[in-house]
Amino acid sequence: MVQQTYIMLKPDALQRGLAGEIISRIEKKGYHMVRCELKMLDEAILKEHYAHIADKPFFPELVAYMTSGPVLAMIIEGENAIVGMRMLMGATKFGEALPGTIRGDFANTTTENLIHGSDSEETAAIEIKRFFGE
Ligand code: YYY
Ligand code: MG
Repeated sequence: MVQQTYIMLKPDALQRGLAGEIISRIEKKGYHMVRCELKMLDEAILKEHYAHIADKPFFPELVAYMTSGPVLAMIIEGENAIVGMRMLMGATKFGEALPGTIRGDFANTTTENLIHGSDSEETAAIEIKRFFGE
């Protein structure tokens, strides 16, 4: 099934000059970009986007990181793109993201993990609306 998912290159991906490498991996998987916008995020949108973890002790550190520079917000489309992108990204926790994945190859902590991807059809629809509107 062709799906759209919300992908976001986080500030460290842009600061480290890894955007091209990451987008290249997405393209090689057979997916393509439908929308793309460089944005600065604020605490309000992060409290919505990360509502499921907003009460965790690491949340202030996450907000500081996510507002440290622009993010590249994208809608990525392709066959089974929601799960497919989660596979390309690798696991959330540092130490569980395997080599060969974006996080496994390039991230050195759990927080500064380069990329966001929607985790279900439901959240993909909500996140696309949140960052790109109707
Ligand atoms: O969807 P995904 O990004 O893989 O993980 P989430 O559980 O939704 O957490 C969002 C975000 O929070 C994660 O990408 C890094 C950060 N985080 C953290 O800094 N420390 C944790 N113990 C868990 C998550
Ligand atoms: Mg998540």
